[in-house]
Amino acid sequence: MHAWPRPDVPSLPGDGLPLRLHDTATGEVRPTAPGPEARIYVCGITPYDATHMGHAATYVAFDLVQRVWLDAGLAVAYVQNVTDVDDPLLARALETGDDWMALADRETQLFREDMAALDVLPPKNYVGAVESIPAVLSYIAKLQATGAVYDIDGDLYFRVHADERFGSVANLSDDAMLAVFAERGGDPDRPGKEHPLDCLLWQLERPEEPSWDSPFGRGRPGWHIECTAIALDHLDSPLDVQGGGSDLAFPHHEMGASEAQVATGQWPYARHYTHAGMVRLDGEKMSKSRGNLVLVSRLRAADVDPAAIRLAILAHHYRGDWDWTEAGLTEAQDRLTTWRAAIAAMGAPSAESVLAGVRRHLSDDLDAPGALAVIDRWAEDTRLRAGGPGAEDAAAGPLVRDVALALLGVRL
Ligand code: 5CA
Ligand code: ZN
Repeated sequence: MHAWPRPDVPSLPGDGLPLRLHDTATGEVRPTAPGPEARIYVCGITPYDATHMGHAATYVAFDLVQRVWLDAGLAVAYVQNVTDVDDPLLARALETGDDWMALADRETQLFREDMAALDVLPPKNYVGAVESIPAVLSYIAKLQATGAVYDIDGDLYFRVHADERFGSVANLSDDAMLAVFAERGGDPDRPGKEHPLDCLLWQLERPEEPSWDSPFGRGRPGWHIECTAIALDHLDSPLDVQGGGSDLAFPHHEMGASEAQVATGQWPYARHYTHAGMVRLDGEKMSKSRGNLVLVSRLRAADVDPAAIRLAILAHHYRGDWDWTEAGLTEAQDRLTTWRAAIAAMGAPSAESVLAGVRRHLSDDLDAPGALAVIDRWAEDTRLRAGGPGAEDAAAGPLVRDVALALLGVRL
C-alpha cells in the first residue's frame, strides 16, 4: 500500500538531542533508540470512518517521535498498518450496504489526505492487513510450532500464558484485563476456551464475510496477529517503539507482544510501549463507534488552517487525556497569527535559544506544550521590541520558521 507524500523537513544547525520517552510497561521515561536506526511501529486506522481529532492527535504525537529522532541524526524505520479487514469495518459495510473494500479504500485515501494536510511525515512502510495475510499465516505457523495454539471448532486461539511475561505491557490486574478484553473486541466467555484471555488468531470463514485460503482452512486473521506479523515482517525486533493510543495498551499491545515473544523466542518485542492519551468531546472519548466526532476533513473543508489544528493538538501533552474544544482551536489560531507576525517582524531577537529550548522540551518525553511556550516567549519578546532599539538578528525569523516546521511540523 502506498503512504502519502513526504513534506519537507528543514535541517537545523547543531545537534539534536536523544529522545527520552515514556514506556507503559515500566512506567518510566527512559532513553530510546540506542542504535543508528530507530525502529517504530505505530498502529494505524481501521478505515471505516473519517479521521477524527483523536486519530490526528495520536499520529501527531508519533510524528514528533520521528522528527526528534531525525533531528538527532538517526535513520528512522517507521511502519504503520491499515486494519483493512476487521469486525468493525465489516459490520459498518454490512450496515450501509457498502462494499467493504471500497469503504476501506475510500477512508484510507481520506486519511492519507488528512495526514498530508497536517504535515505528518509518512511511514516508510504503510501496510494493509489484507496484503499481509501471507505474513500472518507464517507467524501463526510459528506459534503453532511452539505448541501455543489450539482450536475451537476450527478457529485458532493463542494461549497467552505461553508467554511467561504476559500482562507486563499494560500491567493490569486479572479482573481489569477480563473487563477490558470484553469491551475491546475480545471473547472471554466463548465456550471451549482454555483461558478467557486467549486470543483469536484465525477465524474460519463465516457467511457474508471475506475469507482467504490457508493451511488452517479458509478464513480471516484475528486483529492482534495482523499487527504482530506486519511489524516483524518489516522491522527487526526488538522494535524501539510500539506506539498507539492508550486504548490499545490492552489487549492489543499486550497480546501482540506475547505473540511476538513466543513466535521469535526473543524478549522484549519492543523496548518502549508508548501510548497517547484519549481525545474527548464533551468529556466522552471521541470514537467512531460513539459517533461524537470532530473530523479533520471537515475542518479542512471549512478552511481551518492545518497548522492551527496541529497547534491545537500540540498545546496538550500527548500522554494526558483532553477535550477538543472550539476555544482550544481559536487559541491555536491566535497563536499561529502571533507567531507568523513575529517571524515577519523587523527587530526580532536572536532565536538560538528557541532552537535549544524546543529541542530540550521535545526530547524530554515530547513536551510539546513546553516547546510552544518557548516560541511564545520569543514572539512576545519580538513584539515588545518592535520598532525599538536593541539587538536585532535578521536570521531569527527564518530560524524560528525552520524550528517550527522541522521539530513541531507547524508551517508558519
Ligand atoms: N486499527 C486499529 C489499530 S491496529 C485501531 O485502533 N484503529 S482506530 O482507527 O480505532 O484507531 C487508530 C489510532 O487512533 C489508534 O492508535 C487509536 O489508539 C487512536 N485513537 C482512537 N481514538 C482515539 C481518541 N479518541 N484519542 C486519541 N487517539 C485515539
Ligand atoms: Zn495494531
